Amino acid sequence: MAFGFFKSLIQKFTGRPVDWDELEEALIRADLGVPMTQRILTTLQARTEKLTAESVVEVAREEILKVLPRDNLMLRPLASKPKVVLVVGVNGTGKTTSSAKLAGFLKRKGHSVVLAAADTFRAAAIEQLGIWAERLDVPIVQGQYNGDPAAVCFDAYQRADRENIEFVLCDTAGRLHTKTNLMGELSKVKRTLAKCDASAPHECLLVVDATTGSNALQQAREFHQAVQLTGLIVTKLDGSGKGGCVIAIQNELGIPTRFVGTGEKLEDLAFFESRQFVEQML
Ligand SMILES: Nc1nc2c(ncn2[C@@H]2O[C@H](COP(=O)(O)OP(=O)(O)OP(=O)(O)O)[C@@H](O)[C@H]2O)c(=O)[nH]1
Ligand SMILES: [Mg+2]
Repeated sequence: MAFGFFKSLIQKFTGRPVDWDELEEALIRADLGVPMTQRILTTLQARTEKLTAESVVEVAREEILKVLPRDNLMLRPLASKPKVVLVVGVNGTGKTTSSAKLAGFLKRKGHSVVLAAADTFRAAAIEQLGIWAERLDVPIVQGQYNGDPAAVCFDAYQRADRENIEFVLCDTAGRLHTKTNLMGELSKVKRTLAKCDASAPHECLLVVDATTGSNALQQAREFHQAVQLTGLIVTKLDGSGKGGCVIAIQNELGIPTRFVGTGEKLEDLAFFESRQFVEQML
């Protein structure tokens, strides 16, 4: 949903009756998904008083807020073992940048972190994360190109366990959600981590590009099937980005958004706050 989406709704319906078809189209175009759109329309249609542009927006915000997450326990470390965060997604969505931002975020909060360079596929991916690690002054575990990404994650876990490091952040290679073999590789990474700790990875975060639109829902569905996602990072909200897909993903798949990326710099990462997100849409 482009920020300003609600404003455009107000403009659209001020001084004239609400046109249901137009409203439905606007909600669908904002990538809210069909079920969320229907839910908002049904709630509005049940109202007996005359609808104004403002009341339409108020109901839409309320209904959206009902499905969005209230709390965010993701960054709490575990008592006596490393917490593993697997970062996944299609090519170029911002996985590596977000992993680095997340490492910086955790470090600023006083936590210890190790980065796992589990993208052994794309040229220069290992170096890219290496540069971030150096800049952040956090340890990194790197493998060989064309090596096994699961082995890199395994090694990173062992190192965290040995050195009492609280978080292991695994940056994986970009992959199309439609490529079965690559999705299978991700499932293997997950199974390997479970050998270190049966409950690992504790978080599987899908990085989605806010400019993707409704295809993000399909990406989430496929990655969820492969690794059971626990959350989303939505990036590039500083661009022409639409963030409406996160509402559809929450509503239809039950996956909460944890962080938002709003730029290329380390500090351009924030906790996802449902109320703020919905308010900024106005
Ligand atoms: N404007 C903006 N750019 C971003 C954001 N997050 C990442 N980028 C940029 O997006 C591009 C791709 O970022 P990467 O972190 O390399 O993406 P990736 O998902 O790791 O890419 P692959 O590993 O090739 O799949 C880089 O130019 C980043 O600087 C964001 O929140 N806002
Ligand atoms: Mg990357």
